[in-house]
Amino acid sequence: MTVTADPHGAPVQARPAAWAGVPADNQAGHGPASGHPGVEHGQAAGTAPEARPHPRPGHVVGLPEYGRCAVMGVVNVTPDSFSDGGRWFDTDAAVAHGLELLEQGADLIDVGGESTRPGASRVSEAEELRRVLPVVRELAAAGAVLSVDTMRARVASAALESGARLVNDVSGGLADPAMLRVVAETGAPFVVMHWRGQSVDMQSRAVYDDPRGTAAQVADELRRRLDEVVAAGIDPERTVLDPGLGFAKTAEHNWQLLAGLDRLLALGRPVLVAASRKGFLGKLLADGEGNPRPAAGRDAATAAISALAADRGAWAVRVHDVPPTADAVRVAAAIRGAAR
Ligand code: PMM
Repeated sequence: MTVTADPHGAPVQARPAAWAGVPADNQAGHGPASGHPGVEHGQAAGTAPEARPHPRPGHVVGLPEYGRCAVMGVVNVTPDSFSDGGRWFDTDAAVAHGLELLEQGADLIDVGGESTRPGASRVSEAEELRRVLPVVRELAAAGAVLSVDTMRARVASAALESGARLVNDVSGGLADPAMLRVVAETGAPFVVMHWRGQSVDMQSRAVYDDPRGTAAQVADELRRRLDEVVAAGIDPERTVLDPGLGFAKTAEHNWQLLAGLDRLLALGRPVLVAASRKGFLGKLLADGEGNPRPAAGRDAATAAISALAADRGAWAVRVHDVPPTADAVRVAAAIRGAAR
C-alpha cells in the first residue's frame, strides 16, 4: 500500500497490492475516470479552486449496474430487530413486504434472519435457515435482486442456491471460518463490514484512538480485512465495503465515520452505508427530556443520510423505509448529473 496526497486533506490509500494488477479504471469507478477525490482532482497552481467532485458510486461485478446510489431495502425475518420489531417474522408477511419495497423503488432486498442489535445473542443455524430460505426463494422467483444478511457460511450458501445474489456478512467473514471459502467458491459478491466482535458485547470494543480519527482507523482495519478477503480467493471486483455504523461504535463514532466517508471511498471499492433507524439517530432527535426518538420516527433523518451519502459517492444505502430514500438518491443523482 502506498499513500498519496488528497486535495481535501485526507491521505488516500492506494489499492491493495493483492489486486494492483487490475487496471485502475476497472476498479469500481474509482479509477482515473471516476472523479474520485485524490485520484484526478489535484489542483494546478494558478487555476481557480475546483468544485467539490462527485465521485461515482462504482460497480460490483455480479450485480446490476445502477448508475446512481442503489437502494437496498431491508426485510428482517426476526422477532426482535430494533428497527421493525418482528413485523416481518412470518414468511408471507416478509415476502409481501419485500415485494412492497421493490414496488416502492428498492433496487435490491436484504433478507436477514438474525438480529444484530447491540446485546443480541445468536439464533441457531437451523432457525436462521428456517426464517431466511423460504423468503429468499419466493422473492427470487418474483425477480428480486437479493442479498442475504448472515454471518454463517451454510446460510449464505443455501441462500445463494435459493436465488440470492449477494452475501452481506456484518462480520466480514470473521464470525464463521468457512465463510470466505464459500463466497470464493460460489463467486458471489460480498459485503465486507467493519466488525470487532459479536453483538452481545461489541460496545465494549467501541474504542478508537488513532490520532488521525475514527474514520482513518476504521478504513485501515477495513483495508486489512479486504486484503484477507482477497487473499482467500474472493474477486476484489465483487467486494463492497461498509463502515458498520453502530457495530462497536458510539454515536460520535458513527457521525465521524459519515463525516470521513471519503477515507473509505479512497480504498477504491464501492461503499454501502447502513444508518437506517439506528440508535445514533434516535439520540440526535431526542425529545426535550433526552428520551431518544423511537425507531419509527427516524426515517426522515435516514433519508437525509441517504441523500448525503449518495452525494458523497456511496454505492448503496440500506434502509427500512424505501420511498423517501428512493427519492433522495434520485435527487442526489440529478445534482451529480448536472454537475458534469
Ligand atoms: N446493520 C444491521 C444489519 N445488517 N448490514 C450491513 N452491511 N451494514 C449494517 O450496518 C447492518 C447490516 C442492523 O440493522 P437492522 O437490524 O435494522 O437490520
